[in-house]
Amino acid sequence: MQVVKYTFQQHGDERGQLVALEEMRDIPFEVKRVYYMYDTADGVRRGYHAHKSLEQILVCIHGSCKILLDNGSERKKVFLEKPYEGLYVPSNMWREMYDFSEDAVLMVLASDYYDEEDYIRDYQEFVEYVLERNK
Ligand code: T46
Repeated sequence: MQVVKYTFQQHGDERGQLVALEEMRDIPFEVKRVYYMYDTADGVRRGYHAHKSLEQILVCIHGSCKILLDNGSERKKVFLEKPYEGLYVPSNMWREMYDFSEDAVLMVLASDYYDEEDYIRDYQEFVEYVLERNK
């Protein structure tokens, strides 16, 4: 299983850093939605789902956190701590987010609007869904 991480261009000068993200250029899809999570309580683990069609890029723009990716047959752990790095999470990928630092802000760029119908929230159902798709 290949983990795709993007390193975005930093426009730094003596004033500091700036990162710009443009859809279909820096981000490999049209961005329909941006959301972010912060003030995550100590020890919390979020996610526990996959998406049938949604694609996303996760950027930990402050602090750090870890992401577990699972494609139904393989698992990978990814550490996010750089505000200029984006983790690509394709559709049909189970994800869990954990080990948030107290100051973590995890921003997500999504290819579509929020739709509960696109979620698979049961792990066994996810494994069966992926098996069926790969037949
Ligand atoms: C994902 C991971 C990385 C909305 O109303 N609109 C939204 O766009 C989102 C993302 C959530 N919500 C509501 C639904 C729930 O009542 O916000 C609440 C928390 O959402 P959820 O429990 O789904 O959050 P996470 O952290 O488990 O998952 C989120 C995304 O939902 C998911 O697509 O890939 O972050």
